[in-house]
Amino acid sequence: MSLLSSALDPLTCSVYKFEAYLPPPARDWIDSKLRALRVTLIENGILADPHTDTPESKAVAQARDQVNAAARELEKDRAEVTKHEEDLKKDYGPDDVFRALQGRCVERDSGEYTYEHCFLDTTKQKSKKGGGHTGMGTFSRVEKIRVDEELPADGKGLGSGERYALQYENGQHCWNGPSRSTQVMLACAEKDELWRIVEEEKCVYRMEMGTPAVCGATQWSAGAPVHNEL
Ligand code: MAN
Repeated sequence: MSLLSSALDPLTCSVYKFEAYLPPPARDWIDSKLRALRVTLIENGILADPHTDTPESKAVAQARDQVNAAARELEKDRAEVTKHEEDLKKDYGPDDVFRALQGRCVERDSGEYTYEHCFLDTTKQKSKKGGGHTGMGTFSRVEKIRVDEELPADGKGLGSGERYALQYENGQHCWNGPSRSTQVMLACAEKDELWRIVEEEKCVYRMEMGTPAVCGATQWSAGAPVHNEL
């Protein structure tokens, strides 16, 4: 094989070797062109920059960043879908009447505590002397309960008939007793207001409250199916 044909054989020779057989001016010219081409390829992100620690081109790094960002976005969307799926399984009462109230909190002082009811979320007992809060349950279901009580003169009471009750379970464990739970009985009122809090048995609480959310309640129970009717 002649020198020239070996220099041109693409399988065995690089362009660099081929240059070696050229006169110096031509070699310098090719060299400078190759250098310029390399710089252009690096600047355009096609070749990795040999002066950095990264063994990959800008284009590869960018593509990887985009893949990672898209994967993070997908993960976020998946979590969002799961959240909505869980939400759809939740009991928001007939015709989802309590959905709009979710997370709204109402408080009332009673004895040595301030009690808090966050609709369809949690009930809490907060000591007025400071310190931590005691969880009195997290929302578990909507019930309907028949009551028969004398209505106080100010109208802030349950009266008699079927009333919606929100049941909160698995609160902070009670020493020598059950996990705290709360039944929140609802009656029609102009605004959300906690009327009364009673500890019926040790760590079993009952709240009575007024809310406009149940003011049409008799209409719903007339024809619509009622969840967890007792
Ligand atoms: C705390 C409060 C009370 C409860 C007792 C039970 O003092 O949560 O409501 O009866 O603990 O030990």
